[in-house]
Amino acid sequence: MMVLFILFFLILAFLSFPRMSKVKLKCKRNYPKSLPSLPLIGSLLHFVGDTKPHLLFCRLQQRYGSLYSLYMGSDYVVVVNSYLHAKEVLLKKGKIFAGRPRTVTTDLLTRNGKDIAFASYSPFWKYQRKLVHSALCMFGEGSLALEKIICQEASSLCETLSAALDSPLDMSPELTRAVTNVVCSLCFNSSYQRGDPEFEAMLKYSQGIVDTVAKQGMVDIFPWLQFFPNKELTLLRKCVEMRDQLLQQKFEKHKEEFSNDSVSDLIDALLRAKLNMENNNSHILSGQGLTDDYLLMTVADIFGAGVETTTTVLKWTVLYLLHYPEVQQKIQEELDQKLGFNRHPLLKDRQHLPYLEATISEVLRIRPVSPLLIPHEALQDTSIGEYDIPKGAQVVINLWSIHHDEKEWEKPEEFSPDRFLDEDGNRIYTPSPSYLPFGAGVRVCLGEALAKMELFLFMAWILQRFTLSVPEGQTLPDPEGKFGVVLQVPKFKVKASLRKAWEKK
Ligand code: STR
Repeated sequence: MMVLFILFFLILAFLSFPRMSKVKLKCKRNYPKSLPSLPLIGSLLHFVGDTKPHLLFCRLQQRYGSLYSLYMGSDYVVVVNSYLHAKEVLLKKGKIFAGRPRTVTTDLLTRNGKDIAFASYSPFWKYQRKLVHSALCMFGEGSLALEKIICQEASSLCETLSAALDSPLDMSPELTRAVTNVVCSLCFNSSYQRGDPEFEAMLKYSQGIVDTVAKQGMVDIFPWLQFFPNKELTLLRKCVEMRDQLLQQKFEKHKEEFSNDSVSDLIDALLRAKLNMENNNSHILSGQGLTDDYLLMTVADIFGAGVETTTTVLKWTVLYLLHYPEVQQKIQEELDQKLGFNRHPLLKDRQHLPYLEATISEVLRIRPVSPLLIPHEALQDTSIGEYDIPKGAQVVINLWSIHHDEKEWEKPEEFSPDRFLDEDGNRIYTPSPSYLPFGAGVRVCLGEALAKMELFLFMAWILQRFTLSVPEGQTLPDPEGKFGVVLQVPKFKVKASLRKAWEKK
């Protein structure tokens, strides 16, 4: 038994060793203070117990200051908890820190980094991102078509709520379908009806991916674990396969029907870019073509990000409205005054509904979708503040700490939309530079404008007609959240009641 144990340890040491040498710390440098660490496992003993990483990293500031380092297995990780350092990483030295560490789960999800979110920085990546950015601008932001699509989905969502009036309803799949259909229109020019089996399959595989990918799990820390039976990895493989099948099918259909003169969605736009690139023999990208793999992974990213993030924020918003009925009532009063009941909400109402906007901003502060963002990697030896940072270091921005920093936010634990309003309550403003719900710099969220449009319209439509409350006999949902690639909302049911004023309509 003992021999086996020693053998196992030796193999483990052997397999970890090449990675250990990835980051070389040099003498006489001023590196950030480090948590104690052991060979092979690094600082993982700190992670024993079920404290969520963002909360643990926030708490560790008391002992190690706002910038410290640790070892995840043999990976050298620097944790940033203050906005000044975060801005240095994301904005001032954005390009230097624009790398991404490769992990087993994200490699599996993205065919070894052929997407945008998890791929490291390169000239090709920049081009790929620019392409998506212009496609999103073309179909989305500022265009009336998108507003129409969102309103159509909001209307269908309201119909579903009407059908389940006064009885407990899990809004999660309904919100997901509404958001999915907006992204579907954008990417594929299609949408799902209620109960569509393809949509049900999508719900299932998305959940599987969110449950397993990029959540600082063991297999990402000790990559050799992938060669042993691993339940989570099996689930991820299955879900990725389901996703790929579904996307491949849509992709093939678009390829068959493609015409340069009618580009009506994101896939068409990407296909056109690919053709143009092939015709121009573009050489900036030195031999690397926009292969089907890249196109597919790009669409998968936009689709996954578009659905999971916005749905999560909508669910957090509903959860907070249940906890703070007075906030819900204030939004409704504002809606009644500025909009009335004779027409539905439109994007042009955004500027006239500051309290609703402030509520959405506050939800994004108190429960950031991505509390640790996605880890960055230093592409060369550099520094943060007075500290040296070696090439290859992973840099984790703890957005949770930044959004709950007492020096920046008065009573940060309190949910208070008013903090985003001026004294008269008429204008929305950002009270602290320490507010980065969409990240910043070269890797800033591509979907910020789209997300804000959706959040505003969906919430305005729902609250114009309904009051949401906890069903009788049920308790308020727990606001803590489950850590993962997004901060997940617990399952809960809601009672939607038709508002008096709407009944009279
Ligand atoms: C959700 C599940 C899925 O099917 C596909 C993806 C890929 C893109 C991911 C997304 C995920 C989760 C949220 C991410 C997004 C890219 C940007 C976004 C991580 C895993 C955030 O940074 C919040």
